[in-house]
This record gives sequence, C-alpha cells and structure tokens, in this order.
Amino acid sequence: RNKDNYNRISKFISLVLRHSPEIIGITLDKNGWTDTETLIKKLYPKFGIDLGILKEIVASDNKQRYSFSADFTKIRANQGHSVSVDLELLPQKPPAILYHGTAQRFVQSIYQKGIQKQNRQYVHLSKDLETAQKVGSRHGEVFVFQIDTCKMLNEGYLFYLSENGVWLTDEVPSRFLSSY
Ligand code: HQG
Repeated sequence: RNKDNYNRISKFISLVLRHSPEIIGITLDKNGWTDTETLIKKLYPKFGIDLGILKEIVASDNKQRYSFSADFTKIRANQGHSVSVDLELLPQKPPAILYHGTAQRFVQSIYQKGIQKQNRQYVHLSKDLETAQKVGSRHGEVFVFQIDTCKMLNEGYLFYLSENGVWLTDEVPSRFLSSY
C-alpha cells in the first residue's frame, strides 16, 4: 500500500534529516535545511520518488515531521535531531503541566538524574497524556511523568515549541517530576 511505503520512506528521511545526512552524501546547513532537489536525487535510486511524492509524504506524515521552505527549495526535520542544528525556535510559555512518556525500566534512573536529552538536542515533552503514552511505549512498558512547568519557568528554565507541536527543553531535573 501507498501508505506503508510512504511510512517506510519517511522513516528513512527522518534518519538522514535528523541524524545521518552523510549516509546519502547530503549536508544540512546550520539551521537544519537541505536542498530539496539534491535530497530527491539521492533518494531516487532507493525509493524512486519525485517532488510530487515528497510533497505528499511531507503533507501526510502522521507527526508532521518535516517542513519545506516557502518556495519548496529546502526541507528540514521539525525536531528530533541528534546532529547539532539551530532551529531558531523562540522560548515560549508552555501549559502548566507537560508529560514525558518513557519506559518503566528508566524510571529509577530518571528519578536520580532527571530527564536528560541523551542523543538528541533536546528533551521532548508532550502536551497530552495520550501522546506521552505513545512516545513511551516505543521503549517498552510505558511510564508517564508529569512535569511542573510553572515551577521550572519560575526557576528560569526555557521551553520551545517545535513546528509540529512537540515541547522541547534542555533537561528536566527530578525535583520537577511526579508520576502521572
Ligand atoms: C530516556 C519520537 C534513563 C527517555 C517521539 C527516553 C518523540 C533516560 C529515552 C521523540 C534518562 C530517550 C523523542 C535518564 C531520559 N535515565 N533514561 N536520566 N533521561 N531517559 O527516543 O522522548 O517518531 O531520544 O525517557 O514521538 O522517547 O521519531 O526520546 O525514553 O517526540 O518523530 O531516554 O521521538 O518522535 O529516547 O522521543 P528518545 P523520546 P519520532
């Protein structure tokens, strides 16, 4: 089916736009953008896509993971990078509570060290429980933390909202955490 195929291509695009552009010989600029035409050229042997299909993949992606520039000449991932890029996000005021879904086996370590960004550029937080549960279940038996963002704001921590609605921050020390 088209949809399964698009998901498969989207997974690969995530890999190159967030983590490993070099595996298909492309580069990202300092803001994470890459040239759309070059990306299509490099993906063509593996997936046979053209601009029309790429536009469909971007528009139909279930998490809206990518954005084009206004003229479609550039494309980037909206969040989730491990390579260092500046998404030029401005600090924003989050809802009073945000959630972080993780696996039960990480809970003890998180209570000790807080939520850390691990391989990514930011810690990812969800605005609703359902999303947090989905994110957490990717890692195993799910556990959801609730984050007191008001208290974090009072202490000067900053939050950013990605283009696709994921809340981002540098770290969440354990004093701001409770079990959902
Ligand atoms: C855990 C997906 C032990 C953390 C999702 C998480 C998201 C700790 C894992 C996005 C820890 C890192 C990001 C500590 C954090 N001790 N474990 N001190 N601190 N962890 O995948 O948030 O489908 O890098 O809880 O929807 O799961 O790819 O982060 O379990 O938005 O678009 O370390 O990726 O989006 O895992 O997911 P990840 P995440 P996509």
